[in-house]
Amino acid sequence: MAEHTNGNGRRPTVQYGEETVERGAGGETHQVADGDQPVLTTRQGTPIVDDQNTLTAGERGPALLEDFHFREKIFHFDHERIPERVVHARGFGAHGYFENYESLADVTRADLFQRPGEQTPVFVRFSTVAGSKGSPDLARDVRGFATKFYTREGNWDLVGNNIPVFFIQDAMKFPDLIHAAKEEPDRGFPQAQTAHDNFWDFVSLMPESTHMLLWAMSDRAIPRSFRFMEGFGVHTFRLVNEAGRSTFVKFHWKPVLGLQSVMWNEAVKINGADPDFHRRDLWDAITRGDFPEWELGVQLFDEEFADEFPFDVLDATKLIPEEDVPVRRVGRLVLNRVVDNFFAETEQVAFCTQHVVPGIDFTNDPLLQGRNFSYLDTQLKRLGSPNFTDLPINAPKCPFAHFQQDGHMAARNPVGRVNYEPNSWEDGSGPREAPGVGFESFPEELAGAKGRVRPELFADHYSQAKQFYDSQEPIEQKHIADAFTFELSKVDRPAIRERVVANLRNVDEELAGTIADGLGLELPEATEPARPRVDGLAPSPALSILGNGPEEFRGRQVGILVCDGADNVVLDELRDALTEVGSQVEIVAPVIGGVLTSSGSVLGADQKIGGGPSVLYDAVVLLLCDEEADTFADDPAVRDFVSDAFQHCKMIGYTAAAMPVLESTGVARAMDAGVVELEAGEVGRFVQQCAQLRYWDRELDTVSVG
Ligand code: HDE
Repeated sequence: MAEHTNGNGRRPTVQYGEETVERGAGGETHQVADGDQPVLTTRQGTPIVDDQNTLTAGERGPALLEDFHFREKIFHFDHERIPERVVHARGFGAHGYFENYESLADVTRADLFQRPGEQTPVFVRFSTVAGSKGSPDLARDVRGFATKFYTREGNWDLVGNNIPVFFIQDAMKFPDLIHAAKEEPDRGFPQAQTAHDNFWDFVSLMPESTHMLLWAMSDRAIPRSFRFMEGFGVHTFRLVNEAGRSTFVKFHWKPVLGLQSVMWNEAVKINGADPDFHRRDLWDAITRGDFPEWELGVQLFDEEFADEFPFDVLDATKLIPEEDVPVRRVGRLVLNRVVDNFFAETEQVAFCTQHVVPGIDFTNDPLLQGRNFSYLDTQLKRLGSPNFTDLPINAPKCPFAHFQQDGHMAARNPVGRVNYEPNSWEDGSGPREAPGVGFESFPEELAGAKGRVRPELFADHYSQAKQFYDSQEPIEQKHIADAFTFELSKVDRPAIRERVVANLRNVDEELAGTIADGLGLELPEATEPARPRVDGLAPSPALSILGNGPEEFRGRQVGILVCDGADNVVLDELRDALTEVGSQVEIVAPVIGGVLTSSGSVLGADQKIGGGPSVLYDAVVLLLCDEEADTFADDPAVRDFVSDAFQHCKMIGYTAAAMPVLESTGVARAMDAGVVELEAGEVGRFVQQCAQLRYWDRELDTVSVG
């Protein structure tokens, strides 16, 4: 047998007599068992005769050490897990592309932004921050929004979040922040939540976190799904054009379906009903061809703007309001392919902030500078080898060539004699530098004494927190106050609660007062701010979720509760009308086998009542009939379905026969424009109403049912 290799990265082939076989592809078979099934082998390719029984000495005797198949199988299984990410452990990824609307050659030489209409392949991973891999999706948390662009001039990783600011200003404090946010070390809980002493102790002592805390306590931290949230690069980056001119940039992702979040009570229940709610939503949307889409926006500004801006553009606890620097939409991101293998892609993908391409550069934001060290470092620990960049999900899709070699799990092994540069070999002398083409750092002039200091403007901790709060609609402000009150009520030590409220007095007296009342706390003295607040900042409407509602129902899901005899005509009309506006329908029935409709046909169910609570839907319909209405009205799962939908301000459609259910839940007493009767030929009004997404008056008027 002769083995032939080649140096072009192509797979070696093996010659077995006359036959040439590709080697090591994993999956190709050399023998066939019954039918067309491949033969099960060991990792060495040895065919296995029995995969059910360990080799023993005698029928009831001890297992034998020589059972290499058993030992290899268990050994590999024992090592299946790799360390989960130290933060952002729970995530979900998908493939897609980025497409330019226009050329950005005026501001950047980055190859991916040169040609209108050009597509660049991408992989995106969404995540929560604090919880471990198995934590629920609807934790109150920041969401990661990390994008790997496989450009023609190398991979660019834009590793962002769904909130445009961060808790801290200097990377030195990151381990402290994460220690405080994650489960407490002595007891190992609470999991995936910040509602505990350590977190609030830390942030109350770090007033720079105040702006981010307002975001984290807002509904931004409980998005309806990844498809309905924004993304932000957070830091100020640089774009550099062909002439070497630098322009500052902040990156934004704008969801085409608009912004939407859930309510806290809903989030808690979703976590119980479907802890995978967000990942399932993304998977379902992509697999049904309803590809999620975002627009890439850039805020571009120069040194002069940066100098005049009242805050430091290198401070990651500050944003630049869109009203001051408009977001220019330059392209779109489409996610159109789910992963083939979760581990290989979502788990092994390694984002690094220092993965930039010519034309995109860093600024001196101290948080970004720290990240540039951390990401590369963490990948080595997590993936176990400096060759993590060769894993298919991480490898560039453009040509690459270097003299780095060997190391654990080296799979791309160069052939030939030359492995250094410069060299004087004529043939196969390897890659060379590319002056004028390769990545060049922007030659920023630097001066100043070495020291551990923060720039002066970083000391402003409250101005933009106030601006964020003032930019929210009343219902959003209420949710912020509720969230602070909820979280602080889980904090044992009163001094911590007091310190948080004392800080918040610098943001908004009314907010601080409402939270103090909610805690049964006497209003403490306000903390002395390190720098006086800049007052009179105009509210920024772009910061509100509700102020930017999509006013459409596309991409949303309706749960239709049915019983035997459910009206076919109304159902068909409803389905058609909802499909027309681009939303989905799920049937919730007493048994998963479904029901017999009024026309006598079988209607299969997607969920059994109780397994499909209304928190899983954006709106609900009660398509009931007289015979079963009373039984439904007595069923606790049905009552929860209806009263939760009402409390969560969702649109409810019902047929007249559902009245007993509306009465037993108290909804009948509180009917409003969000509760719509459905009659044949009349479903349009309900579908139109759904586009409002929620009927918030119910919460503002504190109408309660149940
Ligand atoms: Fe991260 N962060 N981070 N981070 N981060 C990680 O890298 C770190 C920060 C963000 O889906 C880690 O591969 C430091 C800001 C996302 O794989 C680690 C600091 C923002 C993801 C790390 C920050 C982020 C991470 C853990 C303070 C928004 C998940 C595992 C200076 C702009 C990426 C890993 C994925 C992951 C370090 C702060 C976003 C340890 C030191 C600010 C989306 O390297």
